[in-house]
Amino acid sequence: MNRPDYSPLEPIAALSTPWGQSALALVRVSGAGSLGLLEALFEPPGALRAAPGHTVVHGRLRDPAGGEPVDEVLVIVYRAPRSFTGEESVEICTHGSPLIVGRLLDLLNRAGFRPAGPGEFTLRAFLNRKLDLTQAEAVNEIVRARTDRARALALHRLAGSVEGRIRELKQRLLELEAAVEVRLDYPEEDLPGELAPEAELDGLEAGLAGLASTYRIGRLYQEGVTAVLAGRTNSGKSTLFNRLLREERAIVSEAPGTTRDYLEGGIELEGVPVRLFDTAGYGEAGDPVEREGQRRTDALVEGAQLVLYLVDAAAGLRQEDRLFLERRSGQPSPAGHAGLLALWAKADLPGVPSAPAGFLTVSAATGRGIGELAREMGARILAGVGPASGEEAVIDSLRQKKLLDQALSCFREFRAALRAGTSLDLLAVDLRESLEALGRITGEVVTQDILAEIFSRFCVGK
Ligand SMILES: Nc1nc2c(ncn2[C@@H]2O[C@H](COP(=O)(O)OP(=O)(O)O)[C@@H](O)[C@H]2O)c(=O)[nH]1
Ligand SMILES: [Mg+2]
Repeated sequence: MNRPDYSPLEPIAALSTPWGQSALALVRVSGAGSLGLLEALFEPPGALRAAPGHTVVHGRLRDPAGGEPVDEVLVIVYRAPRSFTGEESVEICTHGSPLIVGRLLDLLNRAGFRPAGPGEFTLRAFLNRKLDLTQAEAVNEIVRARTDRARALALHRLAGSVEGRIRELKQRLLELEAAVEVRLDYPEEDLPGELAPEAELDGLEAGLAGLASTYRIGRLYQEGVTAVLAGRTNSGKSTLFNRLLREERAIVSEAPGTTRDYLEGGIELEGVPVRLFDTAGYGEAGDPVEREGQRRTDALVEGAQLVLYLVDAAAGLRQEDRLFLERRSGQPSPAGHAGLLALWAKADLPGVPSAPAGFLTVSAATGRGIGELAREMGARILAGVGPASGEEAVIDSLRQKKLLDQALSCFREFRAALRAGTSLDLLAVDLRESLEALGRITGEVVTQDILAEIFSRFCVGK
């Protein structure tokens, strides 16, 4: 174990709720001696010192230099190590006035609390081994989550989903390493020929690759995708845009060229945030504004993960439509997802022919086909990624992804070397590097405890 030593534990204080007027505000302090320091500001005297951990004390805060009380408060007392940070710590619940909070922070400062740096409470929780690094990162990811699914996945990480998965992979790597070390240490012993069954090596490699690949899912739920409505003018894009957004955002008109710039709205499909764009339609560009509008449409289409191309069923499929669809169909967009959906729009109009092969039939006016469209969009977005059930370990941190890739490539090198009959000491190096990368993910450096681990697993000393 090689976490940086963290000895000073100096008391820190910070506002944990947003600045501004609110019903209540929460100021948090942590560090050895916090209760004693706070005692000087608190009445009734002695109440904090006497309070057991995990209790709430009612009282008033007062400037020891004199004057009226600052506020009537409730404080939650945590005694080390049973707190979020693992330190003695207090949460002070004041009335939600910036004036009160400002006075309180000033008082705390003068009483000996230093303003906390960003994430310092969580940092202390990690240093005090309350959390591993994946959990510490999850604290931030929960706050940042933009969809319910992203929040649920981050909450699982906080509960240790990734940490547990890494621990399990690490354990299997350690067993492998132990087998190598044993052969190095006792070359004369008659050990069974194989280091590990091929199936176990395959499983480990798949485990590492699998966890690394969940980064795409994590990003998808957090960052989302872009979907663009494109098509000739008057094909019904703005109407469909409004229908998908469930609001009257875009102006709909039978006059072609009504939408001259693009509009953006946000929806959620299968738990993935989708930025939906309504664009200026293709057609004869009468003036420079329309030409610029169409240029912007092209740029959006280029960068989108999903393009919905509308064809007015009454007008029928024209040459330009065919060209657009041929040019784009099956082509992965630069952003990576092969996503083009052809829509046979305004299908409610009387006497329109049925949709050509490959088209989805929709009517934004009546709502026909909109449910299917949403499902198809969701399926395309998740294509090749698969929905996350919310139960599994999914990573959402580039740091973790890079270290997992590193662990995986070291492991692959190990396997290649093993096949090539490389000497055992070199094999051990690859394994150790793989382990170290995993250890860095959770915030541990494993090299020091490898020996202990080896001998606790293998009893060959007899
Ligand atoms: N009957 C019918 N008319 C539609 C439908 N969608 C759009 N329209 C009409 O088609 C015209 C152009 O629609 P709009 O959404 O502005 O098309 P855009 O130019 O592609 O944005 C308007 O008169 C709409 O009312 C539909 O699903 N059914
Ligand atoms: Mg429009």
